[in-house]
Amino acid sequence: MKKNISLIGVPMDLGQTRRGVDMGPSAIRYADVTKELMQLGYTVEDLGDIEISRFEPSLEQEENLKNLVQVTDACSLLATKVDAAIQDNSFPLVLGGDHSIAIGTIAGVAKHYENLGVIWFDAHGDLNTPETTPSGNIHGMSLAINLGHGHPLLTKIHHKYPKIKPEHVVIIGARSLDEGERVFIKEHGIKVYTMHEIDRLGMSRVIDETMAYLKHTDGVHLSLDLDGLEPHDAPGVGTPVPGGITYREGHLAMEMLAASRMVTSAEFVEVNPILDERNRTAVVAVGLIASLFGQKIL
Ligand code: Z70
Ligand code: MN
Ligand code: MN
Ligand code: MN
Repeated sequence: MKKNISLIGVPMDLGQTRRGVDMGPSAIRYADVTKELMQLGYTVEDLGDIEISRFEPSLEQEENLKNLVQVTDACSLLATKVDAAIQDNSFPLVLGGDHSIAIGTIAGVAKHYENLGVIWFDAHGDLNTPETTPSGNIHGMSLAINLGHGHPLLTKIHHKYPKIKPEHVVIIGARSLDEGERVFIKEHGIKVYTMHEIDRLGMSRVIDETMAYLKHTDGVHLSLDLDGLEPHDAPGVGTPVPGGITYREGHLAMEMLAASRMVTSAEFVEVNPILDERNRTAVVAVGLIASLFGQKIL
């Protein structure tokens, strides 16, 4: 892995309707992410936070694309910062914020890779479109947008369309999919390890298979939604879904990805300190980040 890390905070909560996830970057910094990474031998440059516009749009809100303008603006700024970090030969580590920020992160990353692989660690598919969304929340659409499906303001951010190909995506941890998302997965042949496969195969084999599946990519982005974890282990998330990936399985996955050296950018999203218990979820996030960057028990 690259020795320089660029930390970018995205205090975004407009991709969904529960407030508080905008404080995620602060909570993760407070849990000492920079210190942990420096102890592992990295140089860390904290680039601060992306500015999120708080203006009330004068336009009528689109019910199936809530806060479209603000999410577009923030993701465009984020894409530019991520792009510049990679240009500087630095590893972009993005801290959310809700999962709509993956639109900006991946836009910035995808410019540098012809065949970017994406590991989408999540209880959800985030594969809704304005036609299928049950909520209008853009964080439930961000993976579909990266695949080129959704509002053109979002799919065309940072001038590449589409950003990624369906055969280069692996979803891990899914256990809450909407009907439209099931159809999307079948139509596009997306590789999904639901909790069923994780239970049957074990996380070790799931990650081995994921690495083999993404062998022909030229970079891999890890997009980790903390709600992919079991809510007992990571309670501070907006949409807890029971029956998730345990703390131990999560760490094993990160350790195996570290050993593979295939991850070239990452983001950790959906930490909501207001719903958390004494910053536990941010601490778990920092632990997973440390494992991803090579921390070992022995
Ligand atoms: C639902 C929707 C979602 C995250 C919830 C939920 C999506 N499928 N994503 N929490 N991170 O509203 O589209
Ligand atoms: Mn998500
Ligand atoms: Mn989720
Ligand atoms: Mn398609």
